Amino acid sequence: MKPTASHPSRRAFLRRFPVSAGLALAFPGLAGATAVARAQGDREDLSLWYDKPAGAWVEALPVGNGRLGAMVFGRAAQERLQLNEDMLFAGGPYDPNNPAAMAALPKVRALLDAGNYAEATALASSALMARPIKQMPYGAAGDLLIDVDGLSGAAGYRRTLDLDTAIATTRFANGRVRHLREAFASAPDDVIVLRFEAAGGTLDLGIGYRHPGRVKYGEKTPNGVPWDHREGLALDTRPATLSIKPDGAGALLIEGRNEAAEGIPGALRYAVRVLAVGDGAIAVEGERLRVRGGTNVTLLVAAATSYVSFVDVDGDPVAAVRARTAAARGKPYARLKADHVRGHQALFRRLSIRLGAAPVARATDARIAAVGTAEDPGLAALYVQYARYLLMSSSRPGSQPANLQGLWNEGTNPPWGSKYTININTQMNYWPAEAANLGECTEPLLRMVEDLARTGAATAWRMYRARGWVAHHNTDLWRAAAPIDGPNWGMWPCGGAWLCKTLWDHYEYAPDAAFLRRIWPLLQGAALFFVDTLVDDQGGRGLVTSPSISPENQHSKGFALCAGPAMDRQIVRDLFGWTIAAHKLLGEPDAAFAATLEDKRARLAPDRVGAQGQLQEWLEDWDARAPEQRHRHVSHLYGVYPSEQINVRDTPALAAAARVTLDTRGDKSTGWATAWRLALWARLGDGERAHAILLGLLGPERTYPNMFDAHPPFQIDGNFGGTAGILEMIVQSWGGEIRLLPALPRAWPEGALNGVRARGGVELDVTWADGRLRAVALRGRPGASVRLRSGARLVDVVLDGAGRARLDGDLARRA
Ligand code: FUC
Repeated sequence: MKPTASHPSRRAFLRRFPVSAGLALAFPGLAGATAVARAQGDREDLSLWYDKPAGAWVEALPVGNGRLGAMVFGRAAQERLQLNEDMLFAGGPYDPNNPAAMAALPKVRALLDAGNYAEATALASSALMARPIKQMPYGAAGDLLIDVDGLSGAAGYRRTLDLDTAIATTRFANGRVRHLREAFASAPDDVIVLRFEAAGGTLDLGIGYRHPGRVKYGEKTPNGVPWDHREGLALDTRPATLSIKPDGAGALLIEGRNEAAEGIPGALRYAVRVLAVGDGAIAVEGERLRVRGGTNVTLLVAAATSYVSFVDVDGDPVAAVRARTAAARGKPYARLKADHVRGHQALFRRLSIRLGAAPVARATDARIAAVGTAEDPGLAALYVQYARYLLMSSSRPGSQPANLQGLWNEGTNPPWGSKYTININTQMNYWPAEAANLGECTEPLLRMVEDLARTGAATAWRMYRARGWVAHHNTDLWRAAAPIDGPNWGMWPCGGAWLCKTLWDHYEYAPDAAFLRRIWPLLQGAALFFVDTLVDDQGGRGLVTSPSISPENQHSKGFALCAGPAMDRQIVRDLFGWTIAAHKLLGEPDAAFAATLEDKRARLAPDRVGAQGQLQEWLEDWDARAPEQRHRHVSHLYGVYPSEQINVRDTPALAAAARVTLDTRGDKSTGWATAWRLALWARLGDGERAHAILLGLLGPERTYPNMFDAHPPFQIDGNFGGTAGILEMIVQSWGGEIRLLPALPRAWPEGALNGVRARGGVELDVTWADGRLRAVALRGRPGASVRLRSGARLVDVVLDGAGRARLDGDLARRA
């Protein structure tokens, strides 16, 4: 028979409906097709896959286009698509600055100088903290629940997230009807697309919307275990502000308002539009869409809020969702899908990584469960590609930056508000961006820093009477910059300065004069704040910040508040250094300012080694008597990683002291803190230690079945920090050199990393076997000189006229 649309060829059929072992048993005529399907469809090494639907939220699979996201559950009889829109935070524009702060600040400083930590903390608590004391939490955009009528079974069930196409697929058979679903979040069309297909029968669907409920974080579940995403969600009653209405043929329009929080009223409107397109009878019945007798149905889902900026909430979300769904309707499904895949692959395919030979043919959750008992180096490679996928999906030019959960959040009241914790977590989200060849994904962070330079200027002036701008340890959609939560967490003035590192890194990895001009005022303002607020240490050890904390650790006096924690001195040293470098590159626009920075930078209190041989976390040698010896934060190791101030080449004594500190802190911690330890040991050149820590991160205690990082609960920074650490084991870029295989563990004797980036705008392909470098290929600016290090050997390479160079063999062994 000649193939037609309704009777596709066997090959085309298999491409659309690849057959897993279970289905082959149910359909003996198709046995033997599995290998074909594998070769054509499921790229095991770039897929997460499962043989059962998602139960808990951390089993569902994320899709996202930077701004708009969904968790796909792959449930046969009732599909659940849980929606997120990255501007749907609680509250509205607000001013958190505390008018009492300015008068109290010098008193807090004096109390610290007098060693009166208790009174300093009490005064900071009553007079310095933001009003309200907490910031606005991120929310969720509700669920689409799609009932599939008449299902009696789901044989040969398989669901997959293909990282190469960014499509979540669900396949199963019910009797003779073979079901296929595909879900993706299209960046070019700005809609989520959920496609249902049935072969050998038809589909009857009922589609409804469920408003988001409160996440029960922090409460005990009925079995007494703290809630950690495994227990599902309690539903609140439907808010009176929510409306669900027909909106033209085949469409539902949902309109709602964001929540109030901490006394700040909800100022945002949001809208979700669901448009069904297909070959069956499509109708709106009350608050639901009905599809009868279709063989294919495509749901086009758009969501938007009225957020325009942190001071403007007058956008029109209804117009936006109508326009996007209408435009997407104008494209056939195949076009929508092809445009999505092309857009995704343009970024995703820039880097490939192979660790070990054969991929492990086991479901992803089983691979995670087997970490530590079965060799599976490919899982670390998958972790890297998954993090790249997650970064592309949660942070794209024009979107909000990736928050504590990236983009994905089940309901209101998420852990830590799922906002931006900028004393490590938001920065860690961007650690892999440059090396992983996704530099443009940092653009949302640049815009956030531009906002913070405005709100943070008010905080700097009203709280400190300082010029420039400051942000403390958290921010939210409204760019609040004042200290929150309490002095032990919030009284830390370096959050904004640390964010500037992501911007400076972006410049160093992709040097560009226009970008440098854009970040110059941000660097200048961040530095100016410290010019105005650094004070002389009472003990004459140099310039310090005060009041501050070493995030979020208490020192031996039982308080966190102090003067001059090591991390602040390191961050300010970096910030002044970047600003001075930018100043030179821009033709020295302000010589007096640069001279001031040079002077103050030289006078910053230096890092110190304490009595235990450790790197001191504070100016005083308090470390050995701090109450939490294994505290998750290792703030004073900022200087080792992500910074390079302390390193094995130039400051070996301080690097040795950092090792002592890391030994005391221990290898196992929360997800992000485990990832940081991994990156630190990699930077210190210890591949075995880094690998042992990595196994802890990849195992089921720190990785959920969907490969989301477990703090616990879910926090996405561990995915990103862990990925930065893995890349750091293979290629490092600091101190004017590119280090090849600086921390390669015995467990990865062979592999390849292609498309990794280094400082100076260089891209590399690195191949190794038997634990030794085989070849390195370089791409960059024609004529550029690149210094490579392999083992003890240094090689200077000049890129040719096409900007290329290639070296074969193990540089370390060359005569
Ligand atoms: C900091 C960390 C916590 C958590 C929170 C979001 O406060 O100390 O572990 O990651 O941010």
